[in-house]
Amino acid sequence: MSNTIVGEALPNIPWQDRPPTNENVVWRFSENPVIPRDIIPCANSVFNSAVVPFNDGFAGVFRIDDRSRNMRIHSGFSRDGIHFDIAPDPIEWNCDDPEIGHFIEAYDPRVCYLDGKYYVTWCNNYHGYTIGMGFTTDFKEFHQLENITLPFNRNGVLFPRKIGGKYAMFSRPSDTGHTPFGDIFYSTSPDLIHWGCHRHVMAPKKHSWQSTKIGAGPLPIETTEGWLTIYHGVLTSCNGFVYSMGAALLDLEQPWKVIYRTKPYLLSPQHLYECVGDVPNVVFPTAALADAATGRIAIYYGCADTVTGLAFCQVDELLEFMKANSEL
Ligand code: BMA
Repeated sequence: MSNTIVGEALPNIPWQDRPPTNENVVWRFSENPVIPRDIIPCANSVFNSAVVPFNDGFAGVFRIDDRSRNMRIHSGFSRDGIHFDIAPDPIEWNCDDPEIGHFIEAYDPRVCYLDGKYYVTWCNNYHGYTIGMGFTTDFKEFHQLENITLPFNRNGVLFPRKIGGKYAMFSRPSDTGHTPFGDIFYSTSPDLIHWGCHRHVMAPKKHSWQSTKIGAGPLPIETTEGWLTIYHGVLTSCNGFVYSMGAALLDLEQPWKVIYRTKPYLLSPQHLYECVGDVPNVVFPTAALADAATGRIAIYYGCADTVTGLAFCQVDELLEFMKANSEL
């Protein structure tokens, strides 16, 4: 039992106890990768995807790079959060405005349930990479809204409730390419369309696993102690970028104020499917399912830009680890 997560009891999320030989605060699913790269015929790779509770199971939006190497997002369903049925064709967005409705690339989706709708944010190529937004109620019909940032921006992640009466999100201003910099910012909106009141949350940290750039991952998880935010950090090695996973605890009312931040990473590319793939050495978290009754958290993460992994942690253990291993 745990009373730390503020939210619903989700007894059916995927879960495996930590193996007795493992002393880490985050541990991997023994059957990883949970989604193989060829789960549907057109797929070259399936990674950096979003899974949310839906009806008595789960639904999601999945990044599929196809065999022409177009970056696309597809909808899908799962009864157990482990076996997925992914639509063979990409999401077709209904949109009243042909100008915003036309996009050529879509990747790294997140999904957030707000006010009876599932809002999707993703990295949208609209004259450069920016954050696209749309919604669905059934994961069959999707409606596109305005892009919520100007180019160039990535890792747009909504908060699961209003804060101070406003919708809230993280984003990560970028450049045109494989950005060698990046801080996480917080912005608010009265209507999910107009965004402002931008606040700086966190910058990379020199001489660490997060020294080049950082970006928000899954939606922040509300706890009694603050917003638990799992994010990715990147270091530049002599052989290129290395993407790892860390966490921060942020103030509940002013989420740009950081209370704790993991000095060591929580998960880094160490297993073959994380080290070898289309882009080697990438662990990229994008979704988390949290059970308020037990404090169990299941984290979905992209592995080497090729397959999708699942990892687990328990909220009280994670917070204890963060308190003992924090560097702001
Ligand atoms: C980032 C994004 C992610 C990707 C990562 C590693 O810039 O493009 O989609 O997983 O690079 O290639």
